[in-house]
Amino acid sequence: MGLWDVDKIEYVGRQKGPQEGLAFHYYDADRVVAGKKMKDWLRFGVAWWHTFDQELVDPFGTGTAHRPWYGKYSNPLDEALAKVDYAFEFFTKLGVEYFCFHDRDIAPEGDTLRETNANLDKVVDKIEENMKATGVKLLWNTSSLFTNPRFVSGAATSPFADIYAYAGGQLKKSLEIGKRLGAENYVFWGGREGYENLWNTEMKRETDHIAKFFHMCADYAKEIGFEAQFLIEPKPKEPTLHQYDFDAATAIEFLRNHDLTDVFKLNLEGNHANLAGHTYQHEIRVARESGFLGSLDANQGDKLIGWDMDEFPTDLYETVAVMWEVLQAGSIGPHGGLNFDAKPRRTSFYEEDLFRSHIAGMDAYAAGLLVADKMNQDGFIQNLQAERYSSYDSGIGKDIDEGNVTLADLEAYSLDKPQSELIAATKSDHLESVKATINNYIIDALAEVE
Ligand code: XLS
Ligand code: NI
Ligand code: NI
Repeated sequence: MGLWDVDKIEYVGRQKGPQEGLAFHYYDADRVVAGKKMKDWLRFGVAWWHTFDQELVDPFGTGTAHRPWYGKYSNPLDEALAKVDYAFEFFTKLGVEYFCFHDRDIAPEGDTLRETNANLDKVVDKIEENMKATGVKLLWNTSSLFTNPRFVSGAATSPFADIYAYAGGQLKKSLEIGKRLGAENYVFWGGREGYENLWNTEMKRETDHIAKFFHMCADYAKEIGFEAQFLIEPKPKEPTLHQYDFDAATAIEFLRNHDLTDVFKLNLEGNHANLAGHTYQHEIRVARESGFLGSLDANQGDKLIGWDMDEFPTDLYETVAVMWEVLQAGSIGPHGGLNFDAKPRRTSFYEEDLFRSHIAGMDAYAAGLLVADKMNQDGFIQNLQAERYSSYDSGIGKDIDEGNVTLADLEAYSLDKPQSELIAATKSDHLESVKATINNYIIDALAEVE
């Protein structure tokens, strides 16, 4: 059976009633949907930090997880090396072709950067061998510039120059690892790049510092021929009170202001969208329409709790919306995927729950793709929107769209129009029927799955 007490997960098709077994019911990797295999639309990734390092702690409780390597290794580097085998067997059994990691997830730190890098090299050697043997690829890697106490006040926005310098050294190594392992993207999540309090903060200075940092990273990637797509992952807060990459719109504005638009796109996360007061669909729409959609961290928040829950995505309505946006974009960014930045609940502590939770997330996204494809084939949303904006197809609307009018023209057009005519120019959105139709698509598209 191998290291995990679980067989390879197979697609068995839709089943009514309780989903007890370990099998896919909607995710059929090679099934062609909208001209591409499901696996190529979805490009699922496993997040090393949650799946192999997370002990299922919460702010009030220690870990509950049962993991097959617990208690077997006294030396942290030995455990880190052993976990590589567990990880690759996990990817293979689940049939996931990508993974993601932070430098700190895969190897323990030493006292100096030199020692830390030597530890990393040993684990990266083993990861590289396993990648070759299994064909599993690196969707992205990143550097933890937030866990260690030295980053207490940020890394590339730290008020302490030695810390900024160390972060640069750490990043250099991470880019080299990305290059070596053929990472398709490289992520920057600035969990502590922000402020706790404005009175002691020079905000412009800090954001200029981090922009310089990003330019240095881009220059070094170019120098070593590392061609991964750089991604910024926005999040409004937590752990920092205010994070500079607040949401998609703020991050895009930052990139435009600092001449970084050629280098970066965005990695968008469901729970982060909610923390910023947005839906996941909103964040993806903003990025897609301005050409910044890079990749997705697939998870969901909880309506009743105000922090980053990193739940596995099971909300079908949300996965439909996400996949509808992805279908419009043609892909999840140039090289993106759906990385499960998610952990099982603290109460789901068996090893088997790691498989169950990924299966639930993969099925929810596969089902979302099937529904979104059906809506797309029928042109339901396209027709709805075309009809809603049809007054811009001719007459004054066309002139507005083409930029051929002045305020004086608009005044002349409107001056003698009675209110009754204006009211008649508006139409009901009958949004309730629209939502009912979407419900119908969900029911119909999934009922067709064999
Ligand atoms: C935290 C972030 C983090 C990034 C990678 O909330 O989601 O996990 O994805 O550093
Ligand atoms: Ni997150
Ligand atoms: Ni994330």
